[in-house]
Amino acid sequence: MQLPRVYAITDTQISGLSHADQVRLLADGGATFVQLREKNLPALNFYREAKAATEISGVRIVINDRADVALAVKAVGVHLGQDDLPPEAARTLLGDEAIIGYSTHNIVQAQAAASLPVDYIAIGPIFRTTTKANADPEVGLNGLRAVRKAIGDIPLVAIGGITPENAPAVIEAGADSVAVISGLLSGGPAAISAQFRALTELLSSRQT
Ligand code: 3NM
Repeated sequence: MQLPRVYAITDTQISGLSHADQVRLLADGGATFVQLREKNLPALNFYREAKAATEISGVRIVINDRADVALAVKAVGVHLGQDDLPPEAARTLLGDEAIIGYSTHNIVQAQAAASLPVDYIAIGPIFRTTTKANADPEVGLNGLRAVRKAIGDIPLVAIGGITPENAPAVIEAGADSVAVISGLLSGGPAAISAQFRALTELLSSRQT
């Protein structure tokens, strides 16, 4: 699959906005692929928000953690963590066409992920982040290079502490895509579209 250079992820706490409102603003900035990440809402509320987000035209939605919600709202896929349903089980639920992403936090996990039925592998945190509770130790750019080498051509998403300042180096170290939360959302609603557009433009000429 072809990942966007900038992989936007929603966060209602950082943005102060509903998932659908974040998706609308990201789409205004050119996003066509967004992950909804929700760690607090009950399933009913998240289902409703996710449904509203998937109805926004021109944006493919991936749901973090919850294959059931992804299936129920007809999202294009699910992004799984190490403690979620195993990718094989999510594949059985969602089918061959679904996009399944999988979070890894070190080279051992990334190597193991390479033989699972996933469409892309995420590795992080690359840099220090306060967005994720109990984040793993930083992988750094050298760790990212090693993961790229270890997994071959599988699409690779780098996450954790990525900003316009360090994103070019992350792409140069072998990531196909940078996943960003606070770097896109923490400037307030008025800045979201422009920040997505600016980061995409900054990275558009970079080759991995
Ligand atoms: N996952 P920010 S780090 C959601 O290491 C998430 O897998 C991570 O947010 C991982 O762009 C992270 O604000 C937080 O640093 C990313």
